[in-house]
Formats: sequence, C-alpha cells, structure tokens
Amino acid sequence: MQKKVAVVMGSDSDLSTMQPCLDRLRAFSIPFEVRILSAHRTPTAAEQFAFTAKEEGFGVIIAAAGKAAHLGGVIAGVIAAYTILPVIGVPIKTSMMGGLDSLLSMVQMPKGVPVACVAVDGAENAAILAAQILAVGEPSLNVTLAKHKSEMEASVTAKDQEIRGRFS
Ligand code: RP5
Repeated sequence: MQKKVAVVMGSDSDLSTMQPCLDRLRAFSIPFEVRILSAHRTPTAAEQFAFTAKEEGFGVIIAAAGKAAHLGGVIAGVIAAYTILPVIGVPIKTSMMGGLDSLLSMVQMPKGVPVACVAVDGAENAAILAAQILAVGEPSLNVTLAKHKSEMEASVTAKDQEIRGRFS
C-alpha cells in the first residue's frame, strides 16, 4: 500500500505558504494528511503524532513552521527515538528576519537527528523531495517524477526559445 505524506504545520497562518506543497502532492497522486501541530503550543499532540506516525501509514513527514521553528526537530527527535521516518522541514518566512530565524531553527539539528530542510517557503520542493524518498520503494512514483522532470525541461526550453526570439 502506498505510504502517505503527513504535512504538519505550526499554525493555520502557514497554510497559504504550504498550499503549493499540497497541490504538488495531489498532482503526483500521493495520499496526504494535513495537521496543525505546534512544538510549543501543543507539544503533547505533536509528540503523540510523531509516536504513531509510522503505524498510521506515513512514509515521510513534512513539517512547516516559522520563527523559533522547532516543529521539525521535535518530531524528528521523537521519531528518532522509536523509528526512522524521514522529516523534511519547511522554514516559513517571517516579518523580522525574512525566515532566517526559521531556517536556522530547523537546519541546525545536532548530529544523530537530521531534518532535511528545504529553502525558506520551499513548500513545493518539500513535496518533490517527499516523492523522491517514497519513490525508492514505489516504482510508479519514478514514472511520475520522470514525467514531471520532462515537463519542467519542456517548459524552460519553450521559454528559452521565446526569449531568444524576442532579443535576436
Ligand atoms: C509558528 O509561529 C508557526 O509555524 C507560524 O509560522 C508562526 C506564527 O504563528 P501564528 O502566531 O500566526 O499562529 O509556530
């Protein structure tokens, strides 16, 4: 059975930033669930989620948070204690430091407990990376990802041809 992706965010204010992630997962036909869990505001729920994530059928967890963005690290920490699910962090842009605060909070994990961190607001890349991780055990996703790569290539090639025509 195809593993699900969990998209966990610290606040509903993160949802609009994370929409491209949900859209990409849907386009890839990857089943996913969305949760609002906070490392600081609902730590017990976050821990419980991480504790049961594997038995709930999740294969990858995407954790999005802003400011002192400990959500990915907390989930990765609980998971590391019991299982080996990969966690992808999405640092959310903030008004004070443009997301550098979120990025450093996520990416600077101590050794032994990794969080695979994408760019600030890199929601779609998180979905693509999740698909690449799941593709190791699901051949159909390799086809999906190869098609996506071809579409990207065709799109850039078309733009190249258009711009060359405009400036030649
Ligand atoms: C973080 O604090 C959330 O992930 C969000 O990015 C940020 C602000 O949250 P709200 O105050 O908008 O709920 O925990």
